[in-house]
Amino acid sequence: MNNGSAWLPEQASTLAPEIDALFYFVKWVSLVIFVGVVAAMLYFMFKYRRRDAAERPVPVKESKLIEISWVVVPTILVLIVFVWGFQGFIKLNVAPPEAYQITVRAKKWLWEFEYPNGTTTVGEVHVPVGRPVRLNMSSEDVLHSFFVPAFRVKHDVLPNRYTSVWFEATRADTFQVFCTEYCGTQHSGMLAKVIVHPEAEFREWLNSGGGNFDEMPLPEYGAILYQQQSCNACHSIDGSSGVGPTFQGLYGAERRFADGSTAVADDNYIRESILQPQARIVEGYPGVMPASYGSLNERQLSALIAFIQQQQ
Ligand code: HEC
Ligand SMILES: [Cu+2]
Repeated sequence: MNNGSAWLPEQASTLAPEIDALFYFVKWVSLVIFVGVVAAMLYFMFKYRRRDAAERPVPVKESKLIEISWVVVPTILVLIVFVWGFQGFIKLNVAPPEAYQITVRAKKWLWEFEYPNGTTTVGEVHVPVGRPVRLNMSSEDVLHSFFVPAFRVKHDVLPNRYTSVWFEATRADTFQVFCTEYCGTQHSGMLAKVIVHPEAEFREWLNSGGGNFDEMPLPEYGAILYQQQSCNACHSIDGSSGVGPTFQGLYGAERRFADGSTAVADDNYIRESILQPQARIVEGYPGVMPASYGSLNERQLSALIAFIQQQQ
């Protein structure tokens, strides 16, 4: 992004030039009017200053031409902005019918994307270049907002309702996604990337099931699952206590349970904690960990354990 500049960020979608043109039109017209008004003000201050105590101003007669022009000119300017803006608004809101569709689910504090063939990704959305893409979005909890500055698209993402944005990326590159609706403590970390591929590369990526987790080293895959399965909503890796205990220093440590018993956190203990969270409740914490992780497969469990083991 074009940080700290008065200009708009890079343009990377077909809609961006149109939106920017209108923005710059408003900006320049405002600037010209502002400079004109201030200059006239200064000039009149000087011209009509009081020169001596006995001076009395002469009444001024209005000029029809000036009066009419300051009604007509702003009206025309406002109408230009309205018509231009309305056309852009319609374009932004109506995706071309042939658009490629991706489902987006937002939740505290991550973005999940699902493609028509069932592939899902978290924290990154892959799209083809030069083809309209429509994102059908909903939230699993609170209000979020999907914003890609380089594409000039932004839309609220709501629970219990679908909203959408569409764009056509103009070059293969990586762009930043932000959540722009304050949604809780980790709001500022609710980021994602749009990865734009050439058409053939996109197809290949999609057919491979979205990156090959089978060949990924376990701790790395575990780090993805930690986000994807929302463990991060309750377990930190920086030592801070959340809804659940932190993963930092967990592996190999002695745990105390609500019933007074203890155990060492080894692979089997962690496995049990994930599959049957209610079996032993860590002292000082509520037994609120969902029991829904029973469907994780063996490789996923090993990956999570390897990931937790790394958090020393
Ligand atoms: C809704 C919050 C929540 C989510 C989501 C959650 N947990 Fe937990 N987890 C807890 C709580 C609370 C405890 C402590 C109480 C207990 O032992 O059940 C806990 C305990 C644990 C423990 C034992 C920790 C210790 O200090 O002994 C492990 C390991 C664990 N969770 C792993 C996971 C993994 C892996 C995931 C994601 C696949 C996950 N949890 C998702 C809330 C959560
Ligand atoms: Cu958010």
